[in-house]
Amino acid sequence: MGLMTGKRGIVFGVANEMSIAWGIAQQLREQGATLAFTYLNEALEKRVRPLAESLDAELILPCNVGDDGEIETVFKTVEEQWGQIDFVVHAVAFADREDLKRPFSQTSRAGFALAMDISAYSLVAVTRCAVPLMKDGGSIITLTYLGSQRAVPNYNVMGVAKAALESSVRYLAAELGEKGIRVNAISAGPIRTLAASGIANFRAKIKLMDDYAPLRRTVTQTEVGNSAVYLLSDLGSGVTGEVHLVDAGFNVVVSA
Ligand code: NAD
Ligand code: 0WE
Repeated sequence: MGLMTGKRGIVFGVANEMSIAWGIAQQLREQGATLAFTYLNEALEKRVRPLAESLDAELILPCNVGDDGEIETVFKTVEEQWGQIDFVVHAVAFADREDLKRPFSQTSRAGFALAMDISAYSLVAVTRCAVPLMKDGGSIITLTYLGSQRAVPNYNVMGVAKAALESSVRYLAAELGEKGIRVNAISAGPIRTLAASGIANFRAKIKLMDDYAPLRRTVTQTEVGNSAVYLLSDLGSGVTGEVHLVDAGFNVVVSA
């Protein structure tokens, strides 16, 4: 018996084998979870489908989380197939690449709205659709980053969106606790993924971890996955509205 045996859920945010969502999905499957996956577009379907199939996924569906209709279709299909769900993994973020380079004050109204829509509001939209399917309660997690709490160079509008995301976690947790639905975030340290590629000075972020994090290294997708298992399984039954750090201790030290 695994920690997730008998539990079914949806994973949003796998793009490739480097994705944090993929690390989470593998650990969930190892603990016996039954999984559904969504992918952003056809280009990514080619990468996601074989990965999902290797974990015996029962559903593999398209979903742009910027579109309420696509989110509704995912949950309608899942309801027809499964009737109910136990968990959701939200591991999606997006900002205009230029907004992660330019001075923050240069962020356009449209760039600010885009980052907030895809990276923060989408958790609210996904949760709204998940609630009616969580008939025996449930657990929802999202992914955040230290740039929500501190002004990390270049993280810019994403930091603002992650602050909104973390606040949304608290408001959703407060509302949904009485239904037995828990909502938490994992704040991961920097990990080399597609979303981290092409980020100016990402190597410098990694070096900061190697030099100053208490564990003197970065964290892995598997380590994030193990915390996800805790929060999504009954091990986390008393935990909601939390931001859980998986950052090799970086948050506790002062550097630079
Ligand atoms: P990733 O690129 O593998 O995952 C990001 C995912 O977001 C991709 O699967 C992409 O397809 C999806 N996405 C983007 N726009 C979308 C849209 N409109 N609709 C649906 N999906 C969309 O990178 P990752 O690093 O695994 O990112 C996953 C989460 O982890 C993000 O929320 C990110 O902010 C967070 N995070 C990443 C790090 C890091 O250093 N990599 C650290 C902390 C938190
Ligand atoms: O949340 C993230 C990255 C999110 C992200 C990445 C991209 C790159 C490609 C959002 N949108 C886009 N848009 C693109 O076009 N992280 C936590 C990883 C990350 O990004 C940084 C970091 C870290 C860490 C950007 C600047 C500084 C540090």
